[in-house]
Amino acid sequence: MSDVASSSHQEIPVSCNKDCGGGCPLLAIVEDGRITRIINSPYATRYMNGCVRGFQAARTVYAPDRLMSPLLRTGPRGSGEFRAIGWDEALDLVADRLAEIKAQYGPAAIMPLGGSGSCRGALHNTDRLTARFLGLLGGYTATYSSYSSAAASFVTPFVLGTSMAGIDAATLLQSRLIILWGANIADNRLGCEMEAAIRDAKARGTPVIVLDPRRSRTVRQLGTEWIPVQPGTDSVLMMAVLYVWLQEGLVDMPFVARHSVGFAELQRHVLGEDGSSPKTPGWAAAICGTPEETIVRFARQYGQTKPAALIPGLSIQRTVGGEEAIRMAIVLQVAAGNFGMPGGSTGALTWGRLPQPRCGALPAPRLPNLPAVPVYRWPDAILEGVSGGYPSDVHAIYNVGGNYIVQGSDMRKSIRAFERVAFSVCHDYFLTPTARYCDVVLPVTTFLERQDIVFSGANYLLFSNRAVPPPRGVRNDYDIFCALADRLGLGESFSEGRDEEAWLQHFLAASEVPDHAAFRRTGIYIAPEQGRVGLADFARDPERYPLRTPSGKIEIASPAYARVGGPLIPQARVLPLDERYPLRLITPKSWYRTHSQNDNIPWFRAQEEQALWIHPADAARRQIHDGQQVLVHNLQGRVRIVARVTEDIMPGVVCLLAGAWPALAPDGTDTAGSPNILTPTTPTEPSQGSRTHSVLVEVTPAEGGSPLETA
Ligand SMILES: Nc1nc2c(c(=O)[nH]1)N[C@H]1C(S)=C(S)[C@@H](COP(=O)(O)OP(=O)(O)OC[C@H]3O[C@@H](n4cnc5c(=O)[nH]c(N)nc54)[C@H](O)[C@@H]3O)O[C@H]1N2
Ligand SMILES: Nc1nc2c(c(=O)[nH]1)N[C@H]1C(S)=C(S)[C@@H](COP(=O)(O)OP(=O)(O)OC[C@H]3O[C@@H](n4cnc5c(=O)[nH]c(N)nc54)[C@H](O)[C@@H]3O)O[C@H]1N2
Ligand SMILES: [Mo]
Repeated sequence: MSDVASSSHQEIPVSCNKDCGGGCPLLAIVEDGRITRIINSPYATRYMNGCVRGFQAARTVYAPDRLMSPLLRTGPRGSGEFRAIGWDEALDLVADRLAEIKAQYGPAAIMPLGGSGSCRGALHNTDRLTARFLGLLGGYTATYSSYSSAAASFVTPFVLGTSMAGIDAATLLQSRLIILWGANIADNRLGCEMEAAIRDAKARGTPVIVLDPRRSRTVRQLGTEWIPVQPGTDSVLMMAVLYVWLQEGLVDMPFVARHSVGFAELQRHVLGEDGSSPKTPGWAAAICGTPEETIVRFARQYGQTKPAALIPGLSIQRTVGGEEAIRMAIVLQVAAGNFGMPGGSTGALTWGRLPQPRCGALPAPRLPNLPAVPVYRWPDAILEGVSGGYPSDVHAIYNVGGNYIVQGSDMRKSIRAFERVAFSVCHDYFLTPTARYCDVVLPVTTFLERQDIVFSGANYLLFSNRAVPPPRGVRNDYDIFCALADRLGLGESFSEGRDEEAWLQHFLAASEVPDHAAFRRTGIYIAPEQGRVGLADFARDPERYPLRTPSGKIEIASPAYARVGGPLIPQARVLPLDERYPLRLITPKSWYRTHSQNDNIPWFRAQEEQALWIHPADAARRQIHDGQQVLVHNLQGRVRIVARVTEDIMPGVVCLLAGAWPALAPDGTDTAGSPNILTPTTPTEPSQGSRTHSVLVEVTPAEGGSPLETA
């Protein structure tokens, strides 16, 4: 190696390409061929800030447990016994097994899992690559919808005719009140620019109210007020807010009349004129655990301050009845006249829900009549198959960019599903808990070892350059699929004769980016139009810009939604409490992890303890003291973990951060605090969406506790 190369210093624009909530322009500092630091890009605007997960991403690249060669399972599934094999042997084996399974059972016997791993890339996109490969192979059993936003994505088009109803972060500077309703912006970002924009708004004196069962980092850093609310009861609190507005003349009736249909029916329901109980603050307080006076004060402040931006978290819809929380969030923004206004919002999900710059991306074949199951139910679909009413019998899993044994609900069921299939293959960096159940594991590159165009979710595009070459023995997902496609006689149709660079040129040629060289050099293209408010045209002139709903207006009452099994008007739907399991468990994201990623990396682990948060009153009742080992249990399973007694969580709620890799004891107890051993795959209906924040548990001291009952 020459001296010049070995003493080189390079500054290389990159971007994470992860499902991390961000979409951030970063700069990798490379010295002597090694990434020494990752910092914010000098080409970023003032609101674009990366976070610890991006700044510390080189810890994945250089992790001692990173896989450096393909692995073949030699011991029982889950045992972690594998042997290293060569790439040719591994690829031949995978190609042969896929061909056999397809010949014997048809293509629907293969189910792809995962996809979130690298989900913003135009080329290195774990979801699209797999769909393209299996699509060309003749089909597969697809999973539809998402863990993230199933309920909102299902219901929002019934109300608004679209899901594209977000806001650009900078518009929050025009807000006079910001409401983060279950949105933990400081930890989860929900867009690279949100956190800094809200921080700025707060510094200028804008009140920021955070509704969350926890005193989160968002409460501490961005909030001016914390309103605790029991998880899964947001629709109840929202109804009570509307009740106060109706009583006090705070509803913008002309706006409602001009823009929506069905408000009168909802009004009757909220006031109790339809025979139901009136949705008073006292009624809500008993369900939500939020004091009545707080609800009244909040409702007045919200109703009297315009424009107010309500930003819902995805958390409020990952609950039983989560569809209704999103409907009600929209209703509140309509009733207050904030809908589609600069400084306001539509109340619908905001993250990634406005058009992004035009640019090409890897196409996946469109296959009509692909059998499909809701992703939240994937293990049920594998275990029950056609005889259980699912569209196919699955015999193989192709896992790329997912760790569903950790992140799917009902971990023990997920494990049974992996044990059931005849063949499974996984591409990943590490021997994750999911990879341990696979037959073949193929090691892949990180975003720092390849180049890509990255969609940010907002109106700018990122170019992520290759910072360092991949270690020997590791390949791009793209190249793995090319090699498999070759073996299966599909090589040309998969690659179209292009390598990575040729694809990126192809995508850029179809883009609005004017100067490709500048884009690569700076790593960012910012589209001219910023400060957008979703559905602003409709809000301004609903006759000229009608919505794509049957009425052309916001459908507060939705006959179309009623036809698919939902209630005609929004209803407060809450998981009933169970006296055996009186605590509600939430499992939000950790600041230090993207889902389950980073949990195997000691530096990240050392930053934050995996513990059960429990309120002093709940702890005292159970004779639990701070630092003690406890069992968290329900009919689904149990976790043994240290308790942290804290007023940072409201009474009646306990919290375990999502993403911890499990450590299962022989009796099936998890001893690492991996929450999905406690969550069921029974979804919220009618969306069939995930309900990981609607889970009931009991907590007992680990020693001398009462006998446990599990299924
Ligand atoms: N650090 C980090 N950021 C991420 C991710 C990550 O893995 N790590 N993942 C990204 C992805 S894919 C997604 S989908 C989003 C997820 O975004 P969300 O679903 O919004 O995230 P959660 O962390 O589940 O919950 C956000 C906050 O809501 C609170 N909460 C939980 N249940 C309820 C409830 O019923 N009502 C109310 N009012 N609050 C509740 C939690 O305490 C938490 O502080 O985050 C993205 N950002
Ligand atoms: N209890 C509970 N469970 C949850 C949630 C919750 O709030 N609570 N949140 C849910 C949500 S919103 C989501 S989106 C899901 C996410 O669940 P998953 O999609 O399973 O997310 P990760 O754990 O990040 O798994 C991604 C995997 O892809 C790998 N990977 C990363 N980049 C690449 C790549 O370029 N190529 C390949 N081949 N692999 C790559 C990572 O190493 C990691 O193992 O979890 C859901 N599960
Ligand atoms: Mo998600």
